[in-house]
Amino acid sequence: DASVLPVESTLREGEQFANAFFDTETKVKIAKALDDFGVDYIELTSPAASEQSRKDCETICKLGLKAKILTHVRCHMDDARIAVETGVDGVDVVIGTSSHLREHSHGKDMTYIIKTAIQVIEFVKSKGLEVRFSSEDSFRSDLVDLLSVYSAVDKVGVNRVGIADTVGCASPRQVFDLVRTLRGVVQCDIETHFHEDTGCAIANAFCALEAGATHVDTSVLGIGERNGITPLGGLIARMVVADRDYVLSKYNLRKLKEVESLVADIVSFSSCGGLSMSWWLTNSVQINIPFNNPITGFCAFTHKAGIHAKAILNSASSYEILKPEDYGLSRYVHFASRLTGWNAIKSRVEQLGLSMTDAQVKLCTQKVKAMADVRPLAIDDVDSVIRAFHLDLTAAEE
Ligand code: HCA
Ligand code: CU
Repeated sequence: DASVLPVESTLREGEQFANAFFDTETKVKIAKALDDFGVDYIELTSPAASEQSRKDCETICKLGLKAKILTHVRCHMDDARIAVETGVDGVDVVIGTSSHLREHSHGKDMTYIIKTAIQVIEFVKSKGLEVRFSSEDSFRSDLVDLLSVYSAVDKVGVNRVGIADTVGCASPRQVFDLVRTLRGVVQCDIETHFHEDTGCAIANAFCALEAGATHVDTSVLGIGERNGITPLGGLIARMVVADRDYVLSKYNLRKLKEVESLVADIVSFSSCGGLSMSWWLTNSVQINIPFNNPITGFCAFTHKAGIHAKAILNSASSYEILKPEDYGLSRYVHFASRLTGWNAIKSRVEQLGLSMTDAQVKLCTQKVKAMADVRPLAIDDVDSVIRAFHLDLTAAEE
């Protein structure tokens, strides 16, 4: 179902990315870009994390964005009290429920967790705000424990319960099963959160939706703790295939590349803020849009093999499930290689404004391929071969 609502967490989970340092101005820029893109929810770092985090939360709430602003806090009254004063539309509450986290993180038992969760939820609701309750490390938690917390919080009117694959261990089938089971237990919406440790973050999000989840946490380029979470752009690509018209009407897809480039630039250079030049030289990392990123990777709409080029020149849908023009991007037919075919070369001949018969293009293609067998070719190299071949033809005619 493509009507999924991304809870955009670049300004919360994304701030947990190793290379992220977001000052106020940067956070405002990111929040505005996400709002322009059309996300419904923007999640911010806990105001209890630091004084500046609290102020930034207030600043973003005052921007008057269309998106609802959420903040993310531990399941504790102290945090909840700070959160409701910031001006947010909702509070996302989280507590670890696996034995790993109960024993090594907060040391609380299930009775305490349920009692505190209910107290926090009732408090946030009494302020007229939305509230979500999530269990951290859900996939390594006891199923009976999980379902009893979720059904308890559902009964007190929580807006959403959340499942989190905190360590990235879940497989799509496990996700489907857990969400399906939970769907039968609670009435409220179901939010999901997937880490990318084993490369399943988009697939898991999609399986969750198929099983009845309503919300998916994302971040731009997937930035987050360790190697991050479900990327916004990748989830969008997945959703476009499921329901293109809906996704096109809901999101400003032509802004996707801009949002991704903005965040890539910010996390590339942010680490120099206030630090010495020598620290910066050894620790700074250039972050780029990944080469194989869905939609925005540099070769996401490049077609190379002769067979592919021929079909794509006839009809784009032959080898493209997404349309580059939906994102303000363009298709590229690669022709400077030994794998090229005469249809690709013919198209290049036409782009160069030259005229040749098909038989001549085929001969010219043989020359290109022969040269490409010897060394890698640039576009200019191929253009020179084509121009020289064309010149010979005209000379022969005269
Ligand atoms: C973390 C917390 C969290 C929270 C997810 C959620 C996770 O460990 O940093 O609120 O649903 O991955 O469990 O990001
Ligand atoms: Cu997380």
